[in-house]
Amino acid sequence: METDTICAISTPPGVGAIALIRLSGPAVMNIIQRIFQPARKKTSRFWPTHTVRYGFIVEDNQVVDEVLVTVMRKPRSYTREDMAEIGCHGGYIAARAVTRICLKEGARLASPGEFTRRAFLNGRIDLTQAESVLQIVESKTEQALSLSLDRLRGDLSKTFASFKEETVEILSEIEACLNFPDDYPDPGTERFLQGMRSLLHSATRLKESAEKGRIFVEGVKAAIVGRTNVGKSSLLNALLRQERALVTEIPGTTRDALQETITLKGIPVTIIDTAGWRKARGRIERMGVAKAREWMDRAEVNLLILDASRPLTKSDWQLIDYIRGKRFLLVLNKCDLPVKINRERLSQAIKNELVCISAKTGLGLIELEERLYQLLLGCPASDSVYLNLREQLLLDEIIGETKQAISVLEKGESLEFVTDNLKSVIKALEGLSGETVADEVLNRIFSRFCIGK
Ligand SMILES: Nc1nc2c(ncn2[C@@H]2O[C@H](COP(=O)(O)OP(=O)(O)OP(=O)(O)O)[C@@H](O)[C@H]2O)c(=O)[nH]1
Ligand SMILES: [Mg+2]
Repeated sequence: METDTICAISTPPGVGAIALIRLSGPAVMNIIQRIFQPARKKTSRFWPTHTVRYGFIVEDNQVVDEVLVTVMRKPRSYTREDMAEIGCHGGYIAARAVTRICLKEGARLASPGEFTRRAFLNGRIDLTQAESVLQIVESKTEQALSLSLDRLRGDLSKTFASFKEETVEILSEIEACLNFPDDYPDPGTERFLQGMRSLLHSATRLKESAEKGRIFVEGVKAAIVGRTNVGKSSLLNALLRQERALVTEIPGTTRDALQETITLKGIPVTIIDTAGWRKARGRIERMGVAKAREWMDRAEVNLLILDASRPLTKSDWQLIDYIRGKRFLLVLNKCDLPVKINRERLSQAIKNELVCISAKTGLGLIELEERLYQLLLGCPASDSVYLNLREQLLLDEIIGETKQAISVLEKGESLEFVTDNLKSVIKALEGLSGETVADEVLNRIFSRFCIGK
């Protein structure tokens, strides 16, 4: 157990109204008593937990800064240790001076994520919750924040805990049957199979929800592709509601790929405008077209733009063929002009619906956004969770091992052949909650935090 006292500036560097210095550990109250002078002379020496005092940080009888200090005594604090937060004037100088004094009085500078690590080591939160703290800080949209808050509250921890309970129950019954066959006459495999199938079902559902959650937190990339001059850059500008990309009537205006991010009902969507598809003229355009193709392969979804005011060309059909196997929306642009494309025939040919818009007048834009959202997700955020990569891998392991155990029993093999699978499931679940997790893993997780968190 760590016993020293740590200290860090918890607010970001730079100029701001206030800066917050955080302390945690056994020496906190001593340090505060030595460096803090209350503004009111008659303040009692006993400082009740969760109260704020106004006064000064003093060094060699000199006032260093005017501050508000909050004290939170163990175990009712973030780390479950004694804690103090000193709110001093913003900017670099005051906060650094106060920190220097805390260090001089015996505190040590905290490493990244060390406060949260102590909260984890002292059992206040499990690893799933500790990692949600990082996600909260990194959230880019309100939905991402709300998913991370669900995790911090312990929703995901409870799910994993119930998985573990189920698995431990199955395993212990199986082991009892194997070790004491006299007391447990052959129970058959059916009830164990039922238990494992139910576990597999829940774990698979969690994986599906996590796929949705990932989109809300990490966002998706949508590439705008199409022949030259169909209005790709105009669409980027229309979606951004800002003149971001150059638009001209000259085919081949866009050469490099441009990206900007919008928020679509809580999903961060990075839109990539690409060079128009045609037999490229010159080296630079050729590079642009190659890049466009790369984006078409890399993006989670493609918006294929066609010019509705002209008959389809060979390039259009090439693109349609290229994109068939991917997730895409077919967008007919320039629908403010007389339409020269047979929509029914096209829609039958691609077996996909069309959206008609005008990037110029804004016609159909709302529908396009709605359809894009449906394509990306189709479900509200409430039934999604967020799992980071480490957790996704452990969940995959749980699903894989459970599937294997089920197939062993379905083949009519003996119970002893599934105990290893079940043990691996339990180990993965313990890795998720952090009950058994190697120090290197913890170091890696907490090193991604900022100092002071
Ligand atoms: N009438 C009409 N004109 C449009 C519409 N969208 C774009 N245009 C015009 O079509 C021309 C080409 O638009 P861009 O947005 O530059 O087309 P692009 O697909 O980015 O072209 P490249 O970058 O050359 O591949 C411009 O003159 C636009 O004003 C539309 O919805 N209706
Ligand atoms: Mg363009």
